[in-house]
Amino acid sequence: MKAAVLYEPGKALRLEEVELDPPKEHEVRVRIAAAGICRSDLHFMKGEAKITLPAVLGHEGAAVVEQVGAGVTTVKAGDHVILSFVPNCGRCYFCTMGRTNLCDTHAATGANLFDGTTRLHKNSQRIYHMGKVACFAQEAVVPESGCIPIPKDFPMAQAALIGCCVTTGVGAAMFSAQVQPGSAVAVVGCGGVGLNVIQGARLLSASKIIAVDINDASLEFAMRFGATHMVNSKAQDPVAKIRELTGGLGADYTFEVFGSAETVEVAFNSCRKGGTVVVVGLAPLSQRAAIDPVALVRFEKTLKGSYYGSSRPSLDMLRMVDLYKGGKLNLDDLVTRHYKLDDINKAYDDLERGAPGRGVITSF
Ligand code: COD
Ligand code: ZN
Repeated sequence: MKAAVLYEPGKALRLEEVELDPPKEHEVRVRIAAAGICRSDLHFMKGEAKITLPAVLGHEGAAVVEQVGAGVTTVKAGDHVILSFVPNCGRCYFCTMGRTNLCDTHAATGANLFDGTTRLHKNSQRIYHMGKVACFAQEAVVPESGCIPIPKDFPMAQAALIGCCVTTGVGAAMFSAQVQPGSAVAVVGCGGVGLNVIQGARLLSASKIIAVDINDASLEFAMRFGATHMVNSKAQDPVAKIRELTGGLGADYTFEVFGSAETVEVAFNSCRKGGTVVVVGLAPLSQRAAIDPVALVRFEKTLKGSYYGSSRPSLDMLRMVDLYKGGKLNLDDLVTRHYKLDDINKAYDDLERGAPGRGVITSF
């Protein structure tokens, strides 16, 4: 089957034929229907984050079940599923305490499947599976716990987005920050994930939602998802502007949704006393943010990380499905570009150029 393989950071993804072995126990073979173009994959392509190579990237996907391995009971051939990039073992400390997005067994096995091997290979060379999803391909073998069944009439491109940017973004507002009605929110970085922090904050009845980005088109686009104010941080000092817009106080909640030391600092410094700073982006491995420890203490700020929106993916993705069906989440306008798998490198060029909204591969 055809897949987009990353062999070396800094090089384009190579589209080639690879082999995919049948699913083992508690694994499922799926045909990919939609795969989202998320910045996290780009971090691996640029070498800003580490993954064992060669690897098939892609962690935001929706698919149709083709074949199930031994012992699989929760899905069957023909089912439509959202793929989770943190499938969970159900037995480790974090799964037992209900924090399934932090599953230790998933972290320990990384871009292998749970048994520590890959189903992907090219002749004798192993190929790794990003997030145990690897959906920049025609097909994938994924853990059963990474398959979240959805109704067959649910649109697949929108379903794919629930696999990452929706759950990560809406979850950051809903579960990590628990935004209170009437509060002031600032979102630094308004791409696919940031737009969902914005619409999550709108859903939770924030009264002021300040979108911060370096790209005017992304800011304009953010207004359609609930932003009430725009700040171009290339043209204005974002910290001063957020303070001005919040009566000198700073925002109740600030979200960093790009992934850099600089944007973490903007989020920290524009949060009010007693407020909450939520960091969603992964900064390049070499960077360190300058956080003033005195401000942290004297201003009683809460600084927290948010991974997969602090969600329990298999439970909370179904809430996103229902919120969309109830007209409370706008996923239709999020999808701004459709691509063929063959054009994946162009899709990432468009992301880097700052095209607003989300690109989705819908032809394989
Ligand atoms: N200040 C403000 N905005 C900026 C700046 C800046 N200095 N630089 C760039 N931006 C804007 C861009 O113009 C763009 O609009 C936006 O930031 C980024 O949007 P996208 O669409 O390119 O990126 P997303 O939304 O797909 O991804 C953002 C993440 C923060 C999720 C990603 O970069 C990341 O760090 N992922 C790792 C963390 C994680 O949880 N990964 C799991 C799967 S996502
Ligand atoms: Zn993602």
